[in-house]
Order: sequence, then C-alpha cells, then structure tokens
Amino acid sequence: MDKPTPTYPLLEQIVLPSDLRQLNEDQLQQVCTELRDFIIDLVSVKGGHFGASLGVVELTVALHYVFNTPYDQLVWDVGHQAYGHKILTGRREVFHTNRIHKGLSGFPKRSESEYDTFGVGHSSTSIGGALGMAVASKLKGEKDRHCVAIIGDGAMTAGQAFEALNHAGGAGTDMLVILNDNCMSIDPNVGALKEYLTDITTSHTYNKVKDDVWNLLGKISKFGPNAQAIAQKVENAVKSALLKQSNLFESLQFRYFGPVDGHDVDHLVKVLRDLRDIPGPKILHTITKKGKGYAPAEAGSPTVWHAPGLFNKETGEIIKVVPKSPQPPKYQDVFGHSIVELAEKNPKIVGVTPAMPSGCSLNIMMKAMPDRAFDVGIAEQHAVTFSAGMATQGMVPFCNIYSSFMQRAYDQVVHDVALQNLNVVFCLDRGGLAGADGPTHHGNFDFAYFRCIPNMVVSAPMNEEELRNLMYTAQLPDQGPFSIRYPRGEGVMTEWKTPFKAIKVGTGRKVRSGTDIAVLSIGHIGNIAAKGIDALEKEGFSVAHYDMRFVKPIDEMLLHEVFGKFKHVITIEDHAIMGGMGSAVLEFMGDHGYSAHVKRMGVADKWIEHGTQKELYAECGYDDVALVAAVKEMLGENKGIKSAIA
Ligand SMILES: Cc1ncc(C[n+]2csc(CCOP(=O)(O)OP(=O)(O)O)c2C)c(N)n1
Repeated sequence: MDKPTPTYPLLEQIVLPSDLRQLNEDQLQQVCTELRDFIIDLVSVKGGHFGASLGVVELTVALHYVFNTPYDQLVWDVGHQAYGHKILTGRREVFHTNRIHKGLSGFPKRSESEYDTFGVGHSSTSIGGALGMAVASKLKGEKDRHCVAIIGDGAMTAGQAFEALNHAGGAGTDMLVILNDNCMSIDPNVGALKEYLTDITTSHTYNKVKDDVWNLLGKISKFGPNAQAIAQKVENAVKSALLKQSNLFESLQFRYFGPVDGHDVDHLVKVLRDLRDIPGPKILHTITKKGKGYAPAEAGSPTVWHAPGLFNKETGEIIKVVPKSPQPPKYQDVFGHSIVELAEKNPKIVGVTPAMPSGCSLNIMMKAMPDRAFDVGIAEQHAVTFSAGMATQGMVPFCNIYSSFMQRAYDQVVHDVALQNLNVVFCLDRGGLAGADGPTHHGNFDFAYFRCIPNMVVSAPMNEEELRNLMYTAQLPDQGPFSIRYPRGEGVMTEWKTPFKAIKVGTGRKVRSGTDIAVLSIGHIGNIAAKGIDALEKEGFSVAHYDMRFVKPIDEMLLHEVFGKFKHVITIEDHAIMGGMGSAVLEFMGDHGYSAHVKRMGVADKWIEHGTQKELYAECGYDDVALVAAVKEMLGENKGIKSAIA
C-alpha cells in the first residue's frame, strides 16, 4: 500500500529542534509555511491565541535553528505567541490538546518541557528572567550558553521590562533581547514608546546606520575570535549615529540592532548568527505583523484575531453560536455599559485599564467618553498609582484590572490608595478560576490579599443587578477604597439594565430560608450553589442560602443570625479556601464564641491547571454536585427524608 502523502512533509520530520537544525537553510521557508498552516489548522478548530503565534513563525524557526536549544535559553514573554515553539519542541503530536483540561498548557511551562525555560502568562518578565539565567550561567562558568528574551512591543511598555533593561545594561551582561514589534498589544499599543519605536523604524539615520552595521556584522563570522573588536566597531558606528539621534536602548547600554523584517527567515538566521557571537547586552528590533500569512487575520482587526475562538479557515468566518433564546450578558459588558451610565451622571468618574480595554469592556467608555477613559499600557502598578493621583483631586477612578494581574500592583493598592483612604474603585475582572488560560490567570487570591488591608471594602456581586448596584454604591461620596470582583463570562439575568440602587456596605442578603443547614456564598458561584440547593430541596433537605455580597466588612448581623440558628454551615466561594470569605466566617465564629461545624468550599491550597470553568469548579469540589455531596455528608444521607417526614 502507498504511504499517504504527509500533510506537513518537513514539519513531520521535526520532533525536536535538533531535527530542524539538520535541515538546509534553503528549507526553512518551507518549514515556516508548514508551521503556519499547522497553527491555522489547529487553532481554527480548537481555539486559542492566534495572531501573535503567526507573527513569530519565522522568528521561532530562526531562533531554534541558530541557537542550541534547550542548552541555550529562549525566554518567551507572556507566552501566548509560543505555539510554534511548542510545536517544534516535541509537542506537535499532542498540540490538539492545547488549553484543554489535562492537555497542554497554552503558555510555556517548565514542568511541561525542558525547552520552556521560564513559566509565563503574565507579561514583561522575559528580560529579567533571561538576565537571571545569563548571570547564573556566568557564575557557573558556562561561557558558551546563550540567553535570549523575546518580548513584544506591548510587553515592553511595562516598568518591569525597563527595570530589567536597566540592570542588564548596567551590568554589561551577555544576553540578547528580541523586541518583536507589531505595533499591537491585544488592543493597539499605546504611549510614547510606541511612537518612539515607529520613529526609529522609519528614521533615515537609523536605516543608514543599520546598513553600516550589517556590513560590519557580515564580516564577524570570518573574524571569529576577534568578535570583540568587531563588536566595538559596530558600537562605534551606532554611537556615531547617536550624535545625530539618541537611541533609548543604547542609552541603557544595550547595543541596538535593527529594525529588521521579522518575516524574512533567511535574513533572521544570518542576523541571529552574527549577534550570537557579539558579547554584552544586545537588542534586536524585529518588525512583524500579527496574523501574518493568514489573509483574514491580516486584513481584519488584530484585536479580534488575538484569540478569535473557532473559525472557518477557508472563509475566515469566526464561528459564533447563536443562542435560541436571549442569553445573559457577560459581567464585563455589564461593567462597560454601567460605567458609562454612571459617568454620564457623575462627572467625577473616570475609567482606567492597563492594556485590557477589549477584555474588560472599558472600550465602551473609551468610545463614548474618550477624555475620561485611559488605557495606560501593560502597567498595572502605574494604573493604580495614576488612579490614586486622580482620586486626590476628587475624581472617582474605576480602575479595572484582572484579579491575577492586580497581584502586580499590591503595594500601590496598599501604599498609594488604602493608606490615604482614597476613593478608588477596583473592579477585579476574571475573579476566580479563569478557565483555559490556567494557573497564571486564575484570580483566586484577591479576597485574601485585599481583606487584610485597612479601609478596603471587598465585595463580589452574585448577578448583574448586584454588580450595577455595587458600582453605584462605590462611587457615592466618601466610600474610600472599594473593590468589586466578578468572574469571566456570563451572569444570570437577561433583563440586566436594572435601576441603580445603593447597597448598604457590609450587608448580605438571605436568598432562601431553611432549617437544616446554612449555605453562605459570595459572588457568582452563589448561582451554582443555588442549583445544588434546588436539588437538595427536591430530596427533602431544608437549606438556607445567604448571598454575603461583602467579604469585608462582613455582615455581622447576618452571621449572628446564622450561628444562632444553625449547627451546620457551608461557605462556598470561587477563591482560595485560605484567607477568603470562609476564613472570615470562621474568624467571626471564633471571635464571638459560637461553635458550629463549618465546611469551607473553595480552591484548596494547590495550583489548579487549565480547563473550562465548569470542569475546574467540579475538579476543585465546589460546584452544585459537590455542594449536594457536602450537605449530605454533614447531615447524613437520609436527613432530608427524615425532616420531610417529620
Ligand atoms: C501583567 C499582564 N497584564 C496584562 C496581560 C494581558 N495580555 C496578554 S498578551 C497582551 C499583549 C501583549 O502585547 P505584545 O507584548 O506586544 O505581544 P503581541 O501579542 O503583540 O505579540 C496583554 C496585554 C498579561 N498577560 N500580563
């Protein structure tokens, strides 16, 4: 029987980068074509990040071709663009499990592969990570080991990236930073750095110097051991240009090379070979296009094609499942529309997002009120301090940051906002288990990390109406620091445009009465708990349900009622068990001398991998099924039937 024609003839010969390195240089373009097709074929039917990986296909192939990976260390920033890297490093055959429960992670992960040198998901860590590796190599005497950070122009806007450049440049460390410039973050990149990179790309001076530099670099391989001398000449050439135009990276003592076409794999191979042999800190500026090589993505919005979901790869049509009946909106969209409504009435309200306008839906306000809504770049710390500054002047900033990214800005929350008791409203999006993005993006810690900060109000709505009312309450005069956290995805109310009403801070509400046991929930997970309680009622259990709304101040009146009436209490939250709402309830019980059997349901003290939210709630044991089981375990299987008979 004839062998079937391989779909990806060259790619299928590559299990590891060592196989890639066996190929001739003139085969690399074909590898790029096949790698791109492979990504398109799989992401179109499985979903995931898309545009960024297509944009670095040539860079990925060239890096693994030139560098001796995994001995040489490639450090990808954010990691959403590393699909090509994964496919070339032993994971092609299992790539169809990408982002699926128990499958490959959507981001580089040390435990997954020795080629994944640094776990990532949050941005702007690559330069610092690679610098640490380079310094460690030097200390260990590994003179032949190369460390390369690959960072996008969006990720480069973060202070952390500049902190690392500053350190590396000052220390003169041998390392290469590749600045992959596609002018895009998820949304269009913002700020002065973006303008600067555009200027440098189009500057005649630099293009002239670039040619001089390449001429010199062309000689470097011939010079071999004299690389240092050549490097000096390169430096002088660039420095002479600096007299005419200063270069930001040069002033940080990096040697700057480029810009080069990041889609010309042959040229990239030559350039990387040359740079590999130049000592000291170097930066190579590559110009790429997000979605490169897939016409609908190149022609369409890079924001949409960042992670488009499933699509028909022939037509480029993004597949949208049209529900038969109206569905509840996403919490994100309720936030986006409600802030505009509130801001129309209250001129002090402003909106702030660190680079997530589409993700958190602040883009609705940016469109409606461009002067009052700010995308500050990937700069969570700055977003918080900037909000604090505005709050000192009587503005009411709604600073919307994903729960896991807020971890970056903890000191700013403590020092700049809470200590000064400023009225900044923190809207924590993606609170709880975030789903397919996995542990880097789960927002499991915010109740715990905010609850211990004096002045901070910590709240979470159970539905759209509560989100709107909490937002309304938070902008009333003199509220101080106020956090409102909600999960990724849809709420529960199709009719969600409810009139705004103030909620008394620190009050929960009784959702349903009962006599056998009390379930205390916080946030959206309360709806899933309610499903379990429905099932339990059908079996004859009488379960009281309270929606706490606030973790802090916690509703003490409500808790006196609960502990006065019930010997069995369950707390349930989409959050780490340690330090969250359940912990606050236990503290109350201890402080007031109550005694009851309290079971806390939430995320145990371990890392939770990726999967759908539903899969993860089940895995972590706090979905409706787990609640039914927990109630039965606490009360005894037949308690419901007995109480029904009695
Ligand atoms: C600390 C942090 N904030 C926000 C994000 C969300 N995020 C993921 S990718 C991305 C854009 C990155 O842009 P860039 O570095 O230019 O890479 P590109 O997608 O353009 O290749 C953002 C904002 C994140 N991953 N980490």
